[in-house]
Amino acid sequence: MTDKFEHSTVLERQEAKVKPPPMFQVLLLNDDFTPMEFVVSVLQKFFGMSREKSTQVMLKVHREGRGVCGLFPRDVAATKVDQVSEYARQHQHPLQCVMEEA
Ligand code: TYC
Repeated sequence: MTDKFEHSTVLERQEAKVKPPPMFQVLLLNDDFTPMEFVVSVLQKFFGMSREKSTQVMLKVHREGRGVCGLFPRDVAATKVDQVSEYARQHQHPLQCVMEEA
């Protein structure tokens, strides 16, 4: 087998086999008790959003019941859900954070 043919064989196998990893949306759910300011701080702290963007997303969740915080590979999304859930629990707020395959 020539070097050239070996090289092209490897590339073809990759094109057939490699697909992008499944991606997951991380969402916040609305509730009647968590303070708006706490939700804004969560979006800034865990999702790196500006105060303006955090406020927009918080208000969307407040009005529509749920809103997307970001799109991540499975393990990153699961870590965000755990971190936000634990942070809300520590502050005794019922804020729910969930993930959904996109
Ligand atoms: N609905 C809450 C309130 O009026 C605010 C809120 C927004 C709570 C977003 C949760 O994910 C949430 N204090």
